[in-house]
This record gives sequence, structure tokens and C-alpha cells, in this order.
Amino acid sequence: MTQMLPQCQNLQAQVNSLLGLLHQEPSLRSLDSTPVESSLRKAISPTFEIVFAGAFSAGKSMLINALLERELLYSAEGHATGTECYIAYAEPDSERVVLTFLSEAEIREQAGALCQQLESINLNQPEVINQLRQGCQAIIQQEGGESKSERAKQARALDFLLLGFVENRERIHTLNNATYSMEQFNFSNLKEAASYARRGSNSAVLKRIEYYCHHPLLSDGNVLIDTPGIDAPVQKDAEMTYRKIENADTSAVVCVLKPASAGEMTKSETELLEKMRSNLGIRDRVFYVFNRIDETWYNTQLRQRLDDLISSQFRDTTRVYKTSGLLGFYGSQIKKTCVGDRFGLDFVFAESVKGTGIQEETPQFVYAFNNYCVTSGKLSPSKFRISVNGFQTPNDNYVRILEEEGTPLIEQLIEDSGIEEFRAAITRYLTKEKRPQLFANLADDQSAPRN
Ligand SMILES: Nc1nc2c(ncn2[C@@H]2O[C@H](COP(=O)(O)OP(=O)(O)O)[C@@H](O)[C@H]2O)c(=O)[nH]1
Ligand SMILES: [Mg+2]
Repeated sequence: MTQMLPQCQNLQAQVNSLLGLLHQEPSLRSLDSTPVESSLRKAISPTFEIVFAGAFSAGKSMLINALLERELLYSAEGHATGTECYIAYAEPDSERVVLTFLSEAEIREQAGALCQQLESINLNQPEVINQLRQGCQAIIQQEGGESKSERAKQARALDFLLLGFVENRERIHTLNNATYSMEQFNFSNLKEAASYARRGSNSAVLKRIEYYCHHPLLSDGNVLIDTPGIDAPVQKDAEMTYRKIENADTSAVVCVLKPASAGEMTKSETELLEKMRSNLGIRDRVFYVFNRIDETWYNTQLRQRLDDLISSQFRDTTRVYKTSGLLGFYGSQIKKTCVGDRFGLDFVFAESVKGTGIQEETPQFVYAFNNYCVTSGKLSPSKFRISVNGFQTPNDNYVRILEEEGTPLIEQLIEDSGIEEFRAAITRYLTKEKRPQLFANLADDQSAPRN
């Protein structure tokens, strides 16, 4: 934690005793002390909210996991949720989670937004819900898969919403947003809570999750906020993201963009950028992150298009970063592994290598890692001599390469992921710009003449 100036160490006690004196003096008793009290609160425990915004699947959740070097948020292709995730600081022995559910009324409203005929649905009739869910599944089939069309996506979202309601029935209140601690769920750590929340049906009925977790990036009051995609299937969820971005209390906006993977901006990304650029207050606090940068290492055309985009449309900002959340996150995880657990295949990736019995499956990261080693052009041949053998499985190649090259290779991978550079930039901005600004504003507020 940053050290306070010595004269500020007992700020609370000093201010309180001044306020006490003020109240004793009859002629001053009528002065309103609430502004002083609220400034005091901000001065003693300031919070700096960093909002992550972007299109669905840009890699927001993976990027946050990479920054925090742990698997907190669910990251997967084709997973769109309306849950807002707050991640704030905790001491190592007091990590915890708070889950807040949608109310039944909000669930009904969302069902209505996804399918107009459902505006007055009674959610407490199991046969009706069953029929609706069957209808959703039929639509997904007709469309040829859940991500094949807008209609299929909405059917998928509605199906999750209904299932989530049924499965969490006793936790959902009619009008209130019920909150639960992890003890009430019998979760013994953040990971268990995260894996509950990652189920599509649970996340569909969760309004908000607060994780209190231990990481230096979060100390000093920094809070990371993962928002629903700006192209979320439920319009209201997308609007919530815009409200957060515009909120004057937001300290930084991290705009996670997809063109490194898609080649160009989507309509909703362009809209997001236009909104931010037209608002002076926001413009000054935006970080642009082109995530999934690894995909441009293997595709000259993608790389060229991204470079053109950055030099034509991002000339007026110095806050442009290129990251691979995927490589950064797994890099941080395999740093803690060794040959004995086959560099994570036996535990970090245990779930994704289970496979069908005869041959292990290959985790997404192992493919990405092997490609990085031989075709990314990132590794200097004088430092690393790496080959991928055709006669070995991808997993065997992966273990052999790491055994041969060890830590220097992992460190190079993490460096190339751009995550550390981005984390350092955010930290610098918060400590060197935002924190002093907050205190300057507080001082201004207090010295401004009031009437
Ligand atoms: N190649 C690559 N894939 C990524 C990267 N970051 C995320 N992904 C993948 O993109 C998909 C969506 O990521 P997610 O974090 O869920 O995106 P979100 O919807 O913005 O939260 C997942 O399958 C990730 O594994 C990256 O840097 N490189
Ligand atoms: Mg996400």
C-alpha cells in the first residue's frame, strides 16, 4: 500500500476532533459537515474503478485473468452474459465472494426483452417453462447452432435464463436483488464460486459478482470491472456498460478491441469508440487494447490491417496496447509448474486433456504455445533452438520443449504477451495521475468558498 504523508496518518482522528469542536460551538453548529465527511471517506479509502468494455469474445475476461495471474473469470468462445463482475482487494486470508441475483421481476423483464410474447409470463409454472425451453432448443437446432444467428443467440440466452431461474428458484426474490456470501453457498474459495458462476444458466440470473481477491494490482483501492459485451443479447446489459463508461467516478476505461482477430472493427466497436471520443471527460482516461494479438503473428494480412487501423485511427493517443490475454494468462500459470506435472497438463489443464481415453486432447494453450515456438517469428534463433516433431503429439512436443528451454522461454512468452507492459501502464496511470488528481480535487472541494 502507498504510504500516507506523515501529517495525514491520523487524518480521520484529526478531522473527527475538528468536527467535534465545530459541533460544540453554538454559532457554528448549523454548518453542514457532510461534504467534509464524504471527502474524508474518499481520502482515507479512495477507490479507482477500471472498467473493461468491448465486444463479446474480445477477450475481456481472459485479459483480466491475465492481469491478476489467476483464473477468476470464465473465458470461453460463445459465452455472453449480463453479469457485472467487480474485483477488489483482499488480504490473502480474507478472500471472499458476494453474489447478487436478479429479482424475479427482472428475469421476467429480460425474458420479455428476448421474446416479446413473454412479457407477462408466469415464471412459476414448471410446465410453461419446460415448453418454452423446448421451443428455445428447437430454434437453436433450426438455426444450425447457438451462434449461427441473432435469433439462435437469443434463444440460447432465454434458455439459460429460464434454466437458471428454475435451478436457483429459492435464491431469487420477487422484487429484491438477493445477495449471498460464499459461506451461504458452501464455497471454500474463490475458485469454487467462480466455477459456480461460470455455468451459463447461473450467470444468466446473476446480476453481479464481487470478488475480493489478493493481488498487488488491486491494492490502493483499485477495482476491476468486467462488463457485459457492448453487443450483449440483452439490450439493457449493453446499456449498463455505457453507463459505467460515462460515470464520472470511473477512473479508467479499458477498451478491449477485436480487430487483431477479426481484421476490422465491428459496428458496435465503432459506436463505442465514437461515443468515447466525443466525450472529453472519457477520452482522457481510455486505454485501447488490441487483444488476441497472437493471431496476427501467423497472418501477415491481419497484421497489416491492424497496423493500418492503428496508424490511421489511433494517431491521437499514446495509450494503445497489444496483448495476448491467452498467452499472458497461461504463461503466468505455467511459471508455477514443472516437468513433474508435465508443465500443467496434469493440473492446470487437467480438465481439458481428459479426452476420450486413447489419446489426450490438446488444450487451446498447447496449440498456441507450439505455434508461438516455431512459427510466430518472436523467438530469436540464436537464443532458442526449438523444433516441433511430427512424430510427437502436440502435448508431448509441449512438454519436451519446456523441459529443454525452461524458464527463459516462459519469460519470453510472457513478455511477448504484452500483459506486463499493459499492467505497468495501468498501475503507473493510477498511482502517478489519478491518485494525485483525486487528492487535488478533494483539496479544491474543501477550499472552495461555499454558501
Ligand atoms: N488466440 C487468443 N485467443 C484469446 C485471447 N484472449 C481470449 N481468447 C479466446 O477468446 C475467447 C473469448 O474470450 P473471453 O475472455 O471469454 O472474451 P469476453 O467475451 O470479451 O470476456 C475464448 O475462447 C478465449 O480463449 C488471446 O489473447 N488470444
Ligand atoms: Mg467475458
